[in-house]
Amino acid sequence: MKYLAALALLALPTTGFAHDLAVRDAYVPLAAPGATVHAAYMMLTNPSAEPEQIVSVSAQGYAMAHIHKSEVVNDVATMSMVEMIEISPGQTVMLEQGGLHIMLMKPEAALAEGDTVVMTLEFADGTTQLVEAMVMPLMKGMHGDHSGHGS
Ligand SMILES: [Cu+2]
Repeated sequence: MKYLAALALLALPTTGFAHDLAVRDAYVPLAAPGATVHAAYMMLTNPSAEPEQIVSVSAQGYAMAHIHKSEVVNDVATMSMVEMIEISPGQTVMLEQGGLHIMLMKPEAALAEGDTVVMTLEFADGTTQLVEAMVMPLMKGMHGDHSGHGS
């Protein structure tokens, strides 16, 4: 019976154990003050032995957040909702301009460089992970025109 009880415990959802994605370079590009949507980009790596499934995202200071994917289909740039980001064990997924990204809708305030945007990733089993993204000008090499913001 002891053995069975231990198995039952293992099956319980645990917080802060199951999901610990490595997050790198999380940032929100500086947007014009009137922008009604912002984007968040980052690099997510799954160091665990189990696949991770991100099913929703929310962000402090925004009415809502969606997972989006930009792609060019027949020479037309499109953006669509993504139900889930699945990351295999050991895999790294890039959220980047022109690809997967988190769309932050209806900001309560304009962005300022150096601000932090706090997002909550929710996984398929209901557990969550906080991610902090820095607000900064669009990264070098990701966009043709970043030269006008020297000061
Ligand atoms: Cu989008």
